Amino acid sequence: MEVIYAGTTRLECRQGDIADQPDIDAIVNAANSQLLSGSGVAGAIHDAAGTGLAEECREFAPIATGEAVITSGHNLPNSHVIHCLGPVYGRDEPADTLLGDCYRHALHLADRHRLRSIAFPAISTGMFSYPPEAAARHALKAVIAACGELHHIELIRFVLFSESDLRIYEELFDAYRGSC
Ligand code: AR6
Repeated sequence: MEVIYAGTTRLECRQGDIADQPDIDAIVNAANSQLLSGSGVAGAIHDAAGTGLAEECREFAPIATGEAVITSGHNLPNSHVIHCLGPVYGRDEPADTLLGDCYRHALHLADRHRLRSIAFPAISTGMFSYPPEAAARHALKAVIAACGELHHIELIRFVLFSESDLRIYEELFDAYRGSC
């Protein structure tokens, strides 16, 4: 795990399962537009949350690319889930802006709900085929830019499924630390 600070906000990257972050208020779902269960992150979150999550999601669907909506966490250890629809790489343009929108909107939504901590998966880098290095760069840029606008969020965690994805974040964290 590595840590950097953007102002007073702590940013962490670690390897793990987004559905197993019990110390975090809101976990972020890499959702589909219909907010249904699926493979990857969406499957893990819906499996752990139980059917109540899918029921609550029904009233918010469909969502647009770059949008974020918030539900409760149901059987998850987290009070809330924030569902973001990332861009499909090569189809939804401009991909970098739309990906950044997901992170920015999720952070502002969590902050408006007075939540203190949030965990993100690497949105769009699985089924949606966004190259992981570019996705990580845009994600971190959007998050660091948003930190100055947040009032309640103290901890932002990036949860990476694979060791190679963790390495990408570790290198970006090192570069950011070196630039401060
Ligand atoms: N915890 C953390 N990261 C994970 C987990 C997990 N449990 N499982 C996979 N990843 P994806 P997308 C990583 O496909 O690209 C779904 O079917 C994975 O290795 O979940 O935004 C939805 O229903 C990858 O790096 O999300 C949508 O249709 C990253 O999380 C579509 O896929 C994102 O992979 C969304 O595609």
